[in-house]
Amino acid sequence: MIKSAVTVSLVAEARQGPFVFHEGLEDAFQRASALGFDAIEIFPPSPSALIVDDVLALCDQYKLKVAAVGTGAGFLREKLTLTSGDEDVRQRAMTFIEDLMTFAAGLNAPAIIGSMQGRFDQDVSRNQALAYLSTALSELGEQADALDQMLLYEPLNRYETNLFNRLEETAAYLETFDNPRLKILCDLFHASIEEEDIAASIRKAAPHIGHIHFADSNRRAIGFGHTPIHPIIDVLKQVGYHGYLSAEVLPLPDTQTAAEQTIKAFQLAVSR
Ligand code: LER
Ligand code: MN
Repeated sequence: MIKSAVTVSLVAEARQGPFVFHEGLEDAFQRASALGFDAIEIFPPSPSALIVDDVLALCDQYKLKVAAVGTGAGFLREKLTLTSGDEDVRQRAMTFIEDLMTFAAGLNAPAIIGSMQGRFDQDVSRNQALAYLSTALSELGEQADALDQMLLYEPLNRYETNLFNRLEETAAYLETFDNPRLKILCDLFHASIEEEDIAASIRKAAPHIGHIHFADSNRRAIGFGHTPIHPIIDVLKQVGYHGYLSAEVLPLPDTQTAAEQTIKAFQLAVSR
């Protein structure tokens, strides 16, 4: 069963970011529940910003699950990355992610590493950045195993990272860890920039894909851009994907319309 999810950002600095809800957790739970979503994906400002029991109470009240928890605020607010040339920054990035993984596990959800992967540059060579990243993902992957959760690694488009942009190279990289907890988050917006044929790339990387950001070519709700979604859903059904399609999209033309369009597109595509 493919499941639906929708994002809420609780980060002031991400006001312009690709998240559907921006008006607090309760507002997001209420609206997502009213529209019939299965789950919420949370983008919190820090690992200590929310109390697990409070979020579980909302899950119970609104009959929603937590699909995933993003770690990107560590980059957005504190410029933390796992591949920084500064050891102190790398260490703080690790602590930020470890603490968010623990928080997410309390909600029975995986954490996402997206922008926290960083990039290589004139100070840190590609090989050095990959060595830092590999050390980090080995350790974080062990923690994911101890927490009985996936850890989602997200290839990003070329304007956001120069480490991993495509599904195939990310799958090959994750295989080197020999840890089934490390999974790919396939964001269909990034894929629409980087892949030749999204459906074909998903088919090849399928055993590694643990989560999907359900976004159109222009980062709007599916159906508001030009990504052909039906071939993608057909492949997901054929390979037996049973994770989330989580709307990490811009709240355009407004939050409610983006949320309504998402659930409509989800239901249409998945029930075909
Ligand atoms: C995070 O899920 C993402 O897709 C990135 O583009 C955020 O910078
Ligand atoms: Mn994403």
